[in-house]
Amino acid sequence: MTKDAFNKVTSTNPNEPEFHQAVKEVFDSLIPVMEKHPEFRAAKILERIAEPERVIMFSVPWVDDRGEVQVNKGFRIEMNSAIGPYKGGLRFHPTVNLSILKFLAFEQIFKNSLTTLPLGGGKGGSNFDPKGKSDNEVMRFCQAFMRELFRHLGPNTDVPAGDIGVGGREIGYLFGSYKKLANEFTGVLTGKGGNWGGSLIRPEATGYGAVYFAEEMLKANGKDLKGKACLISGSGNVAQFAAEKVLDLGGKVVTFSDSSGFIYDEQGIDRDKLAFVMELKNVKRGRIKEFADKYNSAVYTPVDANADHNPLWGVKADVGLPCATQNEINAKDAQNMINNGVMCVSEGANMPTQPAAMELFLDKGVLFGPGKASNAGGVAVSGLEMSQNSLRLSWTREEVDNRLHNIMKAIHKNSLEAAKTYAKTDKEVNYVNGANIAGFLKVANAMLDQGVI
Ligand code: NDP
Ligand code: 2IT
Repeated sequence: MTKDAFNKVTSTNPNEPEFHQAVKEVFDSLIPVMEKHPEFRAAKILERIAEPERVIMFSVPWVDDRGEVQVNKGFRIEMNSAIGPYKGGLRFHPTVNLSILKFLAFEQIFKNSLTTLPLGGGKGGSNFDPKGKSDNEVMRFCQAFMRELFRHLGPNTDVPAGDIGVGGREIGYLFGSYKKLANEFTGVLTGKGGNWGGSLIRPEATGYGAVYFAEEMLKANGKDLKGKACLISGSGNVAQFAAEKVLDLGGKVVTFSDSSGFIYDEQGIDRDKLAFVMELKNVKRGRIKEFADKYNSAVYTPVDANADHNPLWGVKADVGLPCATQNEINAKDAQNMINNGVMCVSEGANMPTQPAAMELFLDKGVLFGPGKASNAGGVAVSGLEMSQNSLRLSWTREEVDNRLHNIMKAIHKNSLEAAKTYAKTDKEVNYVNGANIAGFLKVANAMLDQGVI
């Protein structure tokens, strides 16, 4: 019966491969749930949960530094509001399209449910490329984007945040613009600056959370991160703070990447080298290659996007933390990782592992944390930022970090328990099924309670 619902998704949303991929994984996990719950079938919960409640598409015209008119596409997918206001990031990247944002918004429904906080699912963004743009161009673009989006937002309606290409700088411009247009100072975006309503630990939260989740998976199997070599892809927000937490917990970080290539530092990326990466990426907005120019312990390898594997995933290591983008690990990469000793993968990015690669990890007993569970720390602290805004109070670093850590432990525990409850075989007890089922049940029950609306 999940098959019929999936066929409807593919036939009514043609040419959206990433969206189909995300829906298929969730629906496959839900087979035993739908068997046990005829009330979900009668209420057409699957059909409804895969249909965005609202899709907003708009043009974003703006003027570049040379005085030339530019136009980009703007989107916001308001996917599901059964358990709270729409919540999810904005992505600015040239590859952004409806399929990618719908997959992200769909994942966000279950991720946000797993956080234990009252957050619905949403996602948005633009095919604008911030790379190579001046600060003024980024500001003018953000203002043009918000000129349309602001009317759809509100602290109890829809609360965006960052994602690829949207960090502290962009959130600042977007917030300033919202405040001016709506004539109100509210918590309508998260990831705000610390002295104007932001939460401590929000920049760190996704990366820290992905490592806390890895630690929980290892702990459940009598292991820990001490002395473990970790492969990290990406070198943006999530990658940087995943690295920081690996160092805190006694692990060793050996790689970082960007879309041009990756660096491998056999001696390990210590705190000084990490500070260099943060300055390089967040302030100078440079390329990861410059790491190898600075440190001769590191080797830089350019990456060919059309190659059949990415050599980063062939580096000998114990733990994999993909923190760049969707579908970055294919089956060949997964096999290389397994051959080279990787026994735990915690996804910092959204859907970085292709379906065939995921099958391999699960088959070979690699501890595998799917993004909707393992990277939920970011949106969880966004939820805590909303709480602090409502209270007009701010909590200390320790308080927020403690709550984040407890939320990641709860996601781990709830996912494992849900998997065990519905599994028919030992193989079905994994975090993919568990996260999908636990995330789904809360939203599905809320949809039932609220009627057909
Ligand atoms: P950033 O923009 O800070 O960094 C993205 C990094 O990934 C950069 O190093 C970038 O390299 C690389 N990257 C992006 N696209 C590609 C691509 N097509 N091929 C290869 N490398 C690529 O983004 P974040 O760190 O915030 O996001 C990383 C991932 O984490 C995304 O999947 C995002 O959805 C997910 N995520 C983010 C959260 C957050 O709070 N920020 C929360 C939960 C998940 P380059 O500079 O060359 O583009
Ligand atoms: O994918 C994600 O969870 C995010 N980009 C963060 C969303 C949020 O609202 O903090």
